[in-house]
Amino acid sequence: MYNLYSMQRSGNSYKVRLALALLNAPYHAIEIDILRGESRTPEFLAKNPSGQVPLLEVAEGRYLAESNAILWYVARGTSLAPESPIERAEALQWMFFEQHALEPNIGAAYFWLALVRGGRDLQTHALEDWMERGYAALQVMENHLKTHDYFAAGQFTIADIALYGYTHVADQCDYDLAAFPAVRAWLKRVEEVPGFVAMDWAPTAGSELTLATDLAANS
Ligand SMILES: N[C@@H](CCC(=O)N[C@@H](CS)C(=O)NCC(=O)O)C(=O)O
Repeated sequence: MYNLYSMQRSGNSYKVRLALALLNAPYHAIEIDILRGESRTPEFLAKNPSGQVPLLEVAEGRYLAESNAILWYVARGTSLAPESPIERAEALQWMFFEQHALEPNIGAAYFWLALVRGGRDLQTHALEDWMERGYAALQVMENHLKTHDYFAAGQFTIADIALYGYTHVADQCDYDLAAFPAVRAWLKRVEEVPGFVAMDWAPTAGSELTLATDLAANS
């Protein structure tokens, strides 16, 4: 069973939780509160020098970081991870896009506007750029989704999971999706995939949830 270091309200962590839920894969979730610096402790940095979640312990003492790398790992051999070279490359294309065009803008806006108290005042200088670039990314997605149901391989894949992570919270951090009907229809399609779980869902049956503070208290 995997150990997943994750934060409930982290979109990057949610991508992995969503994939594991869709795959019906049991795992042990360890909640890391990045707002309290729990990803920057010496213990955590020894596991992931980037000091970030999600982080998957794939075997004892062997850790995998980066949400999209984790998605490929957990979904290998399933229909969520396309196998033909071109379809795999298409999925990668959109997952790189997610990391350079979407997550740094909508992800940053979500973190500072929705998660950090007073974050809007701290980031007034950056907000305009996040908005402009986030909308540009949404427009690219809209253009693709006007003629495709999903991002790669003509079916629901980990590329959709990766892009869903932050697109679905865009409306919680000032983005208005009214001008993106194809994106809104795709969000709904993803939510209708059998086994879909929302961001606030936490594993229970067959899986466990541990708080990093409990681990520290018991060690
Ligand atoms: N590119 C990474 C980004 C991970 C990331 O930014 N994680 C955030 C939470 S969403 C984090 O752990 N931040 C804490 C920190 O940087 O101290 C991924 O896709 O996994």
